[in-house]
Formats: sequence, C-alpha cells, structure tokens
Amino acid sequence: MTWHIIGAGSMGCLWTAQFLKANMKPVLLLREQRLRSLESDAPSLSIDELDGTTHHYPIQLASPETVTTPIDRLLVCTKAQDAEAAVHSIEDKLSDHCQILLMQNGMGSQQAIAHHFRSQSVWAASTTEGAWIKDFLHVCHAGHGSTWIGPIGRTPDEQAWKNLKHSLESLPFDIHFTDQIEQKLWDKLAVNCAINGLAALYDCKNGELLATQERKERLAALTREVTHVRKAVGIKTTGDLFELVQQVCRDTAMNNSSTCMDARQNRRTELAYINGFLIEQAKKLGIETPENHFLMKELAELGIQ
Ligand code: KPL
Repeated sequence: MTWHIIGAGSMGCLWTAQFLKANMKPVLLLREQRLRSLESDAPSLSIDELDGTTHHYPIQLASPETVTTPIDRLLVCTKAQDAEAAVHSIEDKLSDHCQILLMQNGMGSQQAIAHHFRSQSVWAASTTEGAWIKDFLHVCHAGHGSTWIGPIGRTPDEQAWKNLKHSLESLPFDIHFTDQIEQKLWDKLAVNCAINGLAALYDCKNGELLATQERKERLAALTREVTHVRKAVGIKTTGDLFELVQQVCRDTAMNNSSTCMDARQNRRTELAYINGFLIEQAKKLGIETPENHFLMKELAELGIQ
C-alpha cells in the first residue's frame, strides 16, 4: 500500500509524515537534480508537532526518473501551476488502476489532470490542515484541520472508493469522503479568491484584512462575485460564504497567505488558478466580475502574477 508523494512543500511533507507515522513506507519524489545534490545517504523527514515535540523519520526518496515500481497511489502536493507537469513527469510509471489524489489550491488543474488520466481514478482533496516548511524536509504542523476527498471527472467504481478509504484510514487525520468535492473546492475557492490576492496586494497578514472598512468591503465584493458565478455553474451554496471568509481571516489571523509569501519571494503565484479560474468561468457564462478583474490588474502592476 505504498503512497508516492510528489511535491516536497508544506503539504507534501506533512502528509508524508503522517504516512511514516502510520508505518506505510511512503516514497517522496524529488527532482533528479535535487535528489543528486543530497549529501546524506540516510535522509530523514522532520516534523514539529502541535504539542511542541519534533520527530525525525528515515525517509525513502526517489525521482520520477529513478522510481522503478509501478505506482498505485500518487499524492500530488505541488503548487497548482506545477501539478499537470508533475503528474506527466511520472505518467509512464503509473499503473492503470493508480489512484491519483490531487491537493492543490484553486481549480482548473484538477479538472485538466482528470481529463487526461482517464484509466486511473482521480481524486481531489480540500484541506484546512495548517503547515509551513521550516527547512528542506522539515515541516511544522501549524494547526489541526479537516480534509475532504472526492472523485473529480469520471466517477470511480465502488472498489476504487473502498481501496482509497482503506489506504488512508490509518492516518492520524480527520478525513471525510464526499461525492460533492466540487462544492468543497468552490468553498475553498471563495476563501482563496477573497483572501490570497488582497493579502498579497496589501502585503499583510490574513487577520489584517478585517482591520479596515475598505479592506472588508473588498473582501465582501470579491466573495459576492464568487457566489454569483458558483450559483450560475450550478454548485449548491450552503451557508454564507462571506461569513466563511471572515472566519478564515480570524482563524488564520497571524498567517501570511500562500500568495503573499509567493509574492514576497518573487515566485509565480497560484492566482491563475484562483481568481483567474473564476474570471474564466464567469466569462464563459457572460457574468461580469469587475472586482476580481481589478484585483488581478493591481497585482499585475506590482509584478505579482
Ligand atoms: O489557503 C490559504 C492560503 O494561504 O493559500 C488560506 C486559507 C488563505 C490560509 O492562509
């Protein structure tokens, strides 16, 4: 029941650590060049737990080029913009019945992968677990959350559901399976559309988006546009999305959004899969999204893309 994990960022390392704790012998895939540059021939993955303890686990590393066994379970934890290329880099090593579990922010990359990999079962996840990378192969678990997993694209047969549930049941995480994953992805999209870009624009912590009336109004306007498009796409809305956005701002008040961090480090952000995805969907439906357009324009002017 080996899981291969691609993407050694915060989520990739956090999930790999859970597989290690459950004694499931995961394999973490790194770029060939990265793998070769490692000095230790007995690498370990370190995790700072929520109770303040740190654990170190010996870890099996490989690269898409060197991995030999057919892969039956692949967890993809790259940034949204890297996900398709990451899965393609390992395409010839995937078994026909491989379970591909995608854990990206935003939307669009999951659908593209599900469209291409038709003989495998493709699943998308949405998580509220919090983690950040302290160092290479050293993750800090910053907050407990929940994870929802469900099929994307083709509906998998009952056996595939059973296999996936069975292969994740011993993880010490709060995991829920759903056949409505799109609803969860849209909830998270609303949160990311409202918070991520604005936090990058103001270069502030998530909680500071509630600090002024002007910022709150912008959060509300961005969320209204997501609610409108989501409704037109036919996704059921349960509860008030703006309430959810504000709750996430409060719960993650001291955090910097992933987009804010990417912008600070001059890295390409996931905005194309967040606000960009929303704008694209709206355009197809003939819906105006001026707030999202304006935000993307302001960010582009600052060189944040
Ligand atoms: O998902 C996030 C992100 O930063 O990408 C939130 C929920 C906004 C937390 O920072």
